[in-house]
Amino acid sequence: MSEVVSFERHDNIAVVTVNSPPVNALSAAVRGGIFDGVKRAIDDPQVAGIVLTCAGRTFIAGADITEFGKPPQPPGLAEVLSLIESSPKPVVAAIHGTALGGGLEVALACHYRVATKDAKLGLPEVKLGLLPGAGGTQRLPRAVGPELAVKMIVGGDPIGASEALKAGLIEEIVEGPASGGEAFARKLVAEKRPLRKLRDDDSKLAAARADRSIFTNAVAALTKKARGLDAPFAAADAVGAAIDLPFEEGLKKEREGFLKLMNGDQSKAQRYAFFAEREAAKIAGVPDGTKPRNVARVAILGAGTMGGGIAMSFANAGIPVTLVETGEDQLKRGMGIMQKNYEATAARGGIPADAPAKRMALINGVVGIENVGDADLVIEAVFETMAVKKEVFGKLDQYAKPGAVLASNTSYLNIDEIAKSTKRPQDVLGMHFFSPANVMKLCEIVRADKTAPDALVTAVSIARKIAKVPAVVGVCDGFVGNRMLAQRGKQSEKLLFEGALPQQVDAVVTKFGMPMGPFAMGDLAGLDIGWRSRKDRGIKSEIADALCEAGRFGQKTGKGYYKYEPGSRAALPDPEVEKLIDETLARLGRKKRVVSDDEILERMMYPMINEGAKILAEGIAARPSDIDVVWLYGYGWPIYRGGPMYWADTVGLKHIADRLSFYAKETNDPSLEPAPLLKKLADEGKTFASLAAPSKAA
Ligand code: 3H9
Repeated sequence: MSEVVSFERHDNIAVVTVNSPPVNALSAAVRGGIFDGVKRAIDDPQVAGIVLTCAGRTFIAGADITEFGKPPQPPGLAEVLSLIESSPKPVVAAIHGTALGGGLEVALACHYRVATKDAKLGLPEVKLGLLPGAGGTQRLPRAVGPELAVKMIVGGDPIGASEALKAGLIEEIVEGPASGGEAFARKLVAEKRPLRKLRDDDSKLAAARADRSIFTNAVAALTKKARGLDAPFAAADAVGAAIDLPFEEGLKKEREGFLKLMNGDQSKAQRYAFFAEREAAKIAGVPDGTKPRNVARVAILGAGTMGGGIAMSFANAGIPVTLVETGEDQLKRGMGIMQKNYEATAARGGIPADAPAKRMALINGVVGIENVGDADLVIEAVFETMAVKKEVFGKLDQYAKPGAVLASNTSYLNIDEIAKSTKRPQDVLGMHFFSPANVMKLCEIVRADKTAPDALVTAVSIARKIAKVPAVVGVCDGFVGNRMLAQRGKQSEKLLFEGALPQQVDAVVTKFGMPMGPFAMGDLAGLDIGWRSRKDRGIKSEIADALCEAGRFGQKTGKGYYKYEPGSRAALPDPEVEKLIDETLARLGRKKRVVSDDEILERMMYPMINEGAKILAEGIAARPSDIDVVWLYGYGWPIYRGGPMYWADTVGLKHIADRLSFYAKETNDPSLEPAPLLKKLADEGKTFASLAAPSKAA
């Protein structure tokens, strides 16, 4: 019937099947195919009931995001849904995999829904900076009530089939989608069940209409963390319209909200980020068809903060771990911390009550590196010095099984150098996790000179399996993220010497949307670490050193660039710090000046972008979007600004290059001169995006 939608009639049941890999997204062809299929079923006098289902790995995963921002192609989704809903014959959506966004909206326009037991149903549009634009905000509250609808629409997380059944979103859990859907449709027809149109059923809205706080409390709980984002608030408004307005008027409100978001800068950036994340998993320069090695068990060396967090990430994904320590005491401490972490998450309702025991059972704590023999991947998370790492990798050569991938979790050391301490450098690479490793999504996969393509593919694929976002980077000091961050750190310190205060700098950075400014971050990490390393290297940093000499090591001592009340992590500006800065400047004969917020922002961000340009020119990152992925998932870069390189393109590279030249002169800092690549792009009026294959996002 159509290339992507087929029609079959089994006795009096029509089965319309979407088959548009990879995820059956609602492209114009799919919309047209569904329209034609349903229309044919309605027109066929032999047909009494209709099943809408999908082939492949999933039910419809949403609108086709690549079509957004392009001229709309008929038929519109609203037209398709209206045909389905107004069908005089019952239409059953038979769901497997993920029914997301427009996909769930199609299902909501059907009269009934059934799903397989592992199916997931959700409206994740907010994560793309959007709100559901095809009736989801009006029909879902009518299906499950406004409280759960707010959770799913404003929060964007899907629910499983059993919760969907309990909430009334589906009628039955079935074995196979097509066969189950068909059997259900036969039952409907035999029992002459009435058509159930959600648009006409306001029963689940009554409670919130009588007491609106049911809705407002649910919204407040979910928008608490939505700082800077437009979509969650607009999505909440649209659900509010379902409570306050008749269906058709609610739909109109929803449509207005959807179009405004779709045409706005935030959603554009978020859609870019969606594709950037997927692009990052495609490794440049690896032969096509390179298969990952099988990873059935992982060994992690070191049960400290990083090792423990990494072990938890694998256990969370059901992958067994051998966690290796050098002594019983360290091991016991590490295992205890993981156990506590899991229990705290379970107590908050983040994981099921039986999950801590199940996950801990996957982590086998042992003493002695000789126990790594059955692991297919070994990740070392030991002390961060080259000598220790080399010793460990030398031993791995002896104990790891042939073909095991050997990864270092170093955050800046040279992997080529580490690889030299083994006879199998082809198996060695970096897997740089970010702290806390069980929470942060980024994993920089460091490709060394001799890393074999299949070892690299193994690291990328296992990182995805444990729900991390991998980005492949090359060997250099600090890799992509920390190398760029160092530029920001340098400028933030210099700003204090010119008259800015830590709280002023941090406020500019958090207002931009980063979760924390450089000084609050320093306090969190501990200022003594940098102090010790500076002393080792004979380097001075007058203000930071003076703070440490005064015993101000950051949060752990209750004082750093800020002061902290006992038991609190809230950074409070401290007049003593201002005094200490003033005294240091006076001692050095430096004059203070008023530093504007605009200057702070430029000096925080532009040097990082400059470093990003160098990273690209050196091939340390293959694509600008890989750098963006690093910042989005490792450092909390605000997703609605797409990432530093994407953001730089929106600011304009000419402007950035000009400002860097200006600051290079003004602050007598030649390192701020625009990098050759930045300068070239700026001179040619080009963007970083022009360096990559055109992104799928419009
Ligand atoms: C929406 O529906 C708006 C409506 O309310 C209103 C309309 C009027 N479009 O993630 P994967 C591609 S907004 C186009 O690696 P997984 C993806 O780029 C949408 N392409 O697989 C990748 O391509 P490639 C609401 C899409 O198994 C390939 O499919 N829906 C789309 O790890 C495989 O993807 C969403 O937000 C799409 N919608 O995860 C759901 N989705 O191979 C977005 C995927 O060339 N999608 N692709 O790199 C997802 O969350 C995940 O893809 C999914 C599968 C969970 C489905």
